[in-house]
Formats: sequence, structure tokens, C-alpha cells
Amino acid sequence: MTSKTQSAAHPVEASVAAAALAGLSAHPKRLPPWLFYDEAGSRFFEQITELPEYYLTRTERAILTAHASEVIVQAAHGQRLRLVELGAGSADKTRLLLAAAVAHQGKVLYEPLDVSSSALDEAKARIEREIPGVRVAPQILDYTQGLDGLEPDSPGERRLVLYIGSSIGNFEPRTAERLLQRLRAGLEPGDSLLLGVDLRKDEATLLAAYNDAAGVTAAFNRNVLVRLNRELDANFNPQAFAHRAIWNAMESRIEMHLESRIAQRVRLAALDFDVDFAAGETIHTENSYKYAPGAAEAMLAEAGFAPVGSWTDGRGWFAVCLGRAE
Ligand code: AVJ
Repeated sequence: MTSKTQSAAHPVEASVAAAALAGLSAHPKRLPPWLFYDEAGSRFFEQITELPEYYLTRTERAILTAHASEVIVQAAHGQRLRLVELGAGSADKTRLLLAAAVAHQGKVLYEPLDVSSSALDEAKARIEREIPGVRVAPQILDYTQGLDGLEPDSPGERRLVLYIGSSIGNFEPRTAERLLQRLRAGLEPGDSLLLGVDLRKDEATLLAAYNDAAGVTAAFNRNVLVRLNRELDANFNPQAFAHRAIWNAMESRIEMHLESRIAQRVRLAALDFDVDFAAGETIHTENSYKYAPGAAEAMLAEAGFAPVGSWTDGRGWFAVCLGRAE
């Protein structure tokens, strides 16, 4: 970002600039999945959750519908609970747990954490309107750095941290493990963590979930280029990149890539940076890890959370695991 001669139409966000510069200079090229979630990307993701092929959201919702009160009772362990949620995007599944908590103890404090306030403000108004008894106290906090900054538990109160929606699936196992350890360090013994993970299953089902017939996932993937065009004055032609989803069995993950259909040069004017693509060259945009049965429970235990409960659906496609800080 040295010889910038003209200012971009929008203020350039340093984290976006740094991620694009590092990722598009790397071999193979990559962009981090958090870049998906601008306003348009968050809308595309909401659409993905309703696709017939994308079984994750509705499977996890079915598990929580069946077991929300059990989760709340186990987590409370005879005390009052307050709920913290990492990432605020999963409101409709969270409301099942909030309603169960209200049924169990009358009132509940819900603290959704996110890095931006827009999603949070919307969630606050909606949830307080729709579930009487819930008080929403949104916190702007990057939970990947830990939970410092949250108020400590009050006496007689326990915290239940929700990390659902397979969000942890974006992280490599070692990073995921470190993240759980950091979360554990911010909790008191007796607090708990509810983790939702996607499980390994047949390849065709996995691939279809990330390569839907309507092309919504392709649009979600390409939207990262649209974002760079807007925020970094880049000139990507999104249609010159094909959406690819592949199953990497060795790593037990779905990978998403954008594959350049032609040899081309793209300019990111705000960075004064040109990047060349060979025909067929890819940008790796996401990993979505799929866990073996028992693996999430083992990872929780490793991070200092004793296994309390683990629930799955009839097909064994998704797991919701509760661990208690020891
Ligand atoms: C939000 C990370 C759980 O990995 O399934 C959906 C994101 N990517 N379709 C996932 C996503 C492509 C999603 N997570």
C-alpha cells in the first residue's frame, strides 16, 4: 500500500487490505472465509441455510428442537444460566435455547458476540420482541482472541457459551483446539460450552451441500471478489471465475475454491497491486471440516471441558456437544 495515488471511493479497511494482499500473493492463492460476510454475503448465507441440499442448519435445528431443555438443564446444573453466543448469525436456532432457558428459570440474559454491530442491533430488537423474558446485551468482541472483556459471572450464576452452526468447522484442527483452550481460559469452572459440528458422511451429500443446483453457494463464493472490487477498487470479473467445491478426504474437509477460467491480470487499485492468474489457477476461499464421531467430544475434553452430553440426528449427520469447564 505504498504508492497509492488516488483514494478509494470507500475507506479501505486495513484487515481487508492485509488479507487480500497476503492471500493473493501466496502460492497457492487464498482468501480467508470471514471475507464472505459483507451485507450481500450474509444474505447469501441466509439463503444457503434454506437450500434443500444444505442439510446443516435444519439438522442442527432439529437436534435443538428435540433437546433444548435437556441442554439447558444440564448446563444450569441447579444454578441460573446466562447465555453467550459466538457469532450472531444463528438467531433462529438460538431462540430454541433461549425459550428453553426462559421456561426453566423465568428470565435470561443473552449476550451475542460479534465483530460488527449491525447484525447485533437487529438481533436485539427482534429477540426481545419475540421472546419475553430474554434481555439481550450485545457485545462487540472478536472471540477468536478469547472472552476477556465479558463481565464475570455473578454469584449463583453460570454461563453457557453457544458455539453452534458448525462455525468452528472453518478452522484447522490445531487452530480449533487453541481456540477452545482460549475460550476455556475465559470461563469459570462449572460454566459450559455448546459446540455444533458437522459430521463426516457420504461424499455426494457433502458435495451437493456446497454446490447447490440453484447456484447460491457459487454466488456466495464469488461475492468475495465483488467485495474486493468495491472495497479495494479491484477489477475482478466474477464470472471469469468458476465455483469449485471438493472433498479433501485426507484432511476431512470440504474446500471451496474460485478457479480462473482464463489467463488474466486483475488490478487492486487501492493497493496499487496487480495479480496474474493462469488459466485453471485457483483461489482457496474456505475449508469446512467434517468431524468423525467422537472427535468433537475429544477436542472439548482436550481443551478442559468435561463431556456432559452429546446429541445427534437420526442419520448421524450433525452433532451438538455440551462440555463443562473443569
Ligand atoms: C458458516 C462456516 C458453517 O462451512 O457450511 C456454507 C459456510 N460455506 N456454504 C459451512 C458455508 C459454504 C458454513 N459455515
